[in-house]
Amino acid sequence: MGNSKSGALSKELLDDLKLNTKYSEEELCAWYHTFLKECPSGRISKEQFESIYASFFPDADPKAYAQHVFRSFDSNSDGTLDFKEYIVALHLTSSGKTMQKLEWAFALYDVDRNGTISKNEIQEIVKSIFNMISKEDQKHLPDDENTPEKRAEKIWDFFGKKENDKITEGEFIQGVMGNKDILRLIQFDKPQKVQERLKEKKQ
Ligand SMILES: [Ca+2]
Ligand SMILES: [Ca+2]
Repeated sequence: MGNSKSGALSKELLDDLKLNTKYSEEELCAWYHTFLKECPSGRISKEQFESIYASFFPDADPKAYAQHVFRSFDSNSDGTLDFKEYIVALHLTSSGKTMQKLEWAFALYDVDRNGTISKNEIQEIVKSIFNMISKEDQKHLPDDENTPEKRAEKIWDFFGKKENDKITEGEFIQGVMGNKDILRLIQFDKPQKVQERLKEKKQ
């Protein structure tokens, strides 16, 4: 790999990303090239991120969820995603280990970044997940999880917490890891229709 192609990407960042993801230097340079084409400024704004989500979920309202996901990937909290944050996100969502995915899920739910999850935060994320599901698909959800309130309650009950208690990262990861039902409830589970639509878009 010559220096010409990787010239734009600093060696320091390249080494860092190679160490923390499974991507090769070649892949990283190719991605950087595409990234700069799409985002000449080298940064993805929250608005750009929201519009990507909006294009994938035309029948729903993914804005709130997109904002939460954006926050969870914006690790230096500067309101934009730079190449490093983008690659870490890509790696995490496509090939990350379960543990890393759960750490990310915790960050997603810890809206105010204070290191614990409150019942309010569960309700907020669950509500944003609900907005991603079309009204039609919502009709097919089980009775005890067909509203954001019921679903949040079910998750909260699982952790055995009182109204004003908090869930720590350790409790969260341990709980979700040991229970497939809760794992399903805390994440956005793409309804069949959405999956089909995504496949169509890729073709
Ligand atoms: Ca950032
Ligand atoms: Ca919190």
